[in-house]
Amino acid sequence: MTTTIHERQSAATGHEFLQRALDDVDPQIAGAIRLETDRQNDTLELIASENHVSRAVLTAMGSVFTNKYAEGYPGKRYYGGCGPTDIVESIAIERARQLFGAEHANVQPHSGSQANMAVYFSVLKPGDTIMGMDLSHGGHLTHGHPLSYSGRDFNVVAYHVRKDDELIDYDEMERLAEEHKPRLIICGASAYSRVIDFKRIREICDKSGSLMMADIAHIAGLVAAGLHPSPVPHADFVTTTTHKTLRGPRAGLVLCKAEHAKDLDRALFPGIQGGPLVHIIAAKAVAFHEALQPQFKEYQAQIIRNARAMAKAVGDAGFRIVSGGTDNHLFMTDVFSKGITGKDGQNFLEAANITVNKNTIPFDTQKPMVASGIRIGTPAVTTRGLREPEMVTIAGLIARVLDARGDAGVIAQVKKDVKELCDRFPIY
Ligand code: DSN
Repeated sequence: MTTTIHERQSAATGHEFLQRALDDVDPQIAGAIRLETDRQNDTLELIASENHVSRAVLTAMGSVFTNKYAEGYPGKRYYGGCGPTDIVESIAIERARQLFGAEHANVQPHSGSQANMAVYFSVLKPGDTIMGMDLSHGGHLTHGHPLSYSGRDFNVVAYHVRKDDELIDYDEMERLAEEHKPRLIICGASAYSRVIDFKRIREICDKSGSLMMADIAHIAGLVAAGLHPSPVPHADFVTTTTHKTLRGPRAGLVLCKAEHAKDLDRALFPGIQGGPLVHIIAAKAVAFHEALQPQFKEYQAQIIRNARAMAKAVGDAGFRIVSGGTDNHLFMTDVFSKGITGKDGQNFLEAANITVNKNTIPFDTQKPMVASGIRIGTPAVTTRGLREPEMVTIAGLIARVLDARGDAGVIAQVKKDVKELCDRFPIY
């Protein structure tokens, strides 16, 4: 079929053209994409690990690079025809290094989990001891949880937050490190709202002779913008996803010191991955470019201001905020402080088109699938342009829904208010 000029112009602006092509071929999937588009438009997205990417990132993800095999690295491929791919990957590497001030970057990990796995495979042997933050205290599955590869192949020692102030217990970390001499200490979290002291962790690693890995998946955007101390000068390895505060495509990234570069690259490919997703690497490059612009810093600063404003307003509505507040893009709300489980809280809010996730809080008395907390994050609503006054409004909506324990009338009213707010701040 010949492409009309109109279609070529649409293709240049991205997604409408692609959606029309999909409508023709597969109305079922096209319909589901429309449903998801509508859901995102009409929802206040407060899942701390989600965001809305730019049209430019979406366009790169939907590009013809998905057709290309390119095992290897720029200039050293196992396939022909990799000229344009080499341009894309080299630019992505250079931008990642520049953005974070890193000696080496590998932009091929398909996900954060694979980024972490690549680090483990490059410096650990099965049975080695690793140390990570307990998942129920805010860590991550891939930091040594028994149900993840990271907890199966390695001997895991977990550190925690303190009971009194719910901050990372660096003294416990130091004591455990001295005692167990882990080969690798992992820091970084998925449900922790306070600044992480990477310098102190480096000192602990130096005392125990451990390597240091910082997983900054959640705070990567804040780190890139200089609004959270960077682990890059301190850590042997820094891993991240690219789709949270960084606002890129769903994927991973590893940064490391030059001395680890060769082992890391080999561990990632051919160690655990085959062909890279070149279309996703192209989208990562676009996201890094966006993150290098001055307005990205202002975006990240607004994320933090929004999180603080909403945490305060939710606290003022009578809910206990874990650690009493936030320094970053998220805060943990102890909804069980008002007798509501995290599971019920998530479900009640979802019915009103406010999306959050239930989450265990430190020293939780509930099972993970029930949980006492909900995790609330502001990266996505900040992308839509919402600011502090709207955060206070949203906190009020959250409190109304939770205090009404899922009352259908209240949910219907709040859903209307959510729709009005969303309509004022369109995503695309
Ligand atoms: N699932 C991610 C999160 O929501 O934090 C972590 O991988």
